[in-house]
This record gives sequence, C-alpha cells and structure tokens, in this order.
Amino acid sequence: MLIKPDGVVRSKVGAIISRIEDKGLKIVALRMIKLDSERAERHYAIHKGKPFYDSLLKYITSAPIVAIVVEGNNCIEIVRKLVGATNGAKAEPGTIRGDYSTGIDFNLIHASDSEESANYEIPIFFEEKEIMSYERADKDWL
Ligand code: FUP
Repeated sequence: MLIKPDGVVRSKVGAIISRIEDKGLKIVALRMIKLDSERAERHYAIHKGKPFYDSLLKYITSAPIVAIVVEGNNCIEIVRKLVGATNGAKAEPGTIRGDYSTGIDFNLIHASDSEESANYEIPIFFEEKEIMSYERADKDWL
C-alpha cells in the first residue's frame, strides 16, 4: 500500500499505520520516498490513457509518499476494506478514505486490489531483501 502525498502532508501517516497494525496485519517493509515520473508511470501503467491519468501522476509525484508492504491472513481483502471506496465522498465512515477524504482526487491511500497487482507493485518500491521476516508477538491471537 501507499500513503499518498495528501496523507503525508496532512500528517495522517501515524493514524493510517495504526489502523493497519491495530487490525492485526504485519508491516514487513516501509519507506518514505518522493516518486519520480518514471516510477509513478510504472505504478499507474494500468491507468495510462484514462482522463484522470495526468492529474493522477501530478498528484502522486507532488510530495513524498510512504510505501508499505503488509502481510496477514486475507491481507488484500482486509486492507481494501480498511481503505474504503475510491471516492472519499462515498466511502463508509470508519474506513480510512471515509474518515479523511471528501473526494476522488485526494484519497490518501493506495492498496493493491489483487495478489497479481501486489506482485507487480511491490518491486517498484522494494528489493526482495528489504522485505522483513519476523513474527508478531501476538501472532497466535490473530
Ligand atoms: P483504488 O483501487 O480504489 O485506489 O482506485 P483505482 O485503482 O480505480 O484508481 C486509482 C486512482 O485513480 C484513485 F485513487 C483516484 C484516481 N481516479 C480518479 O481520479 N478518477 C477516477 O474516475 C478513477 C480513479
């Protein structure tokens, strides 16, 4: 997942990470970076040619982001639920977008929507050796 530029400049990094940890998912990689256009284009290749593509690239490269890899049972489905609908105006209260975003242009967070997209996206931000292996102390309770 990515905490996008608005999440960083609005100082929601801690709040968002807390939701992931509190839910019981395990953070195994984390880094703050400012995306260059090449990496941003790679990440959003699927949206190339769409009407919102140029503004999406401008937004995602406008300030630092935080890239995070999380693991856990049904991780992708759970993170997508925590994140909420794409448009913050429609996202349910209690979700990250539902609580912090009022629209689709600035929706704070990106989350892979399938294992396939996670496998495509993670290497854009991390080398394999940067993905950590450890056990949560509460692993037997999750
Ligand atoms: P999501 O999976 O919820 O992050 O949404 P998408 O992958 O469909 O879209 C990626 C980003 O493109 C969204 F976060 C916001 C932007 N977007 C628009 O600006 N307008 C649209 O109509 C759809 C997406």
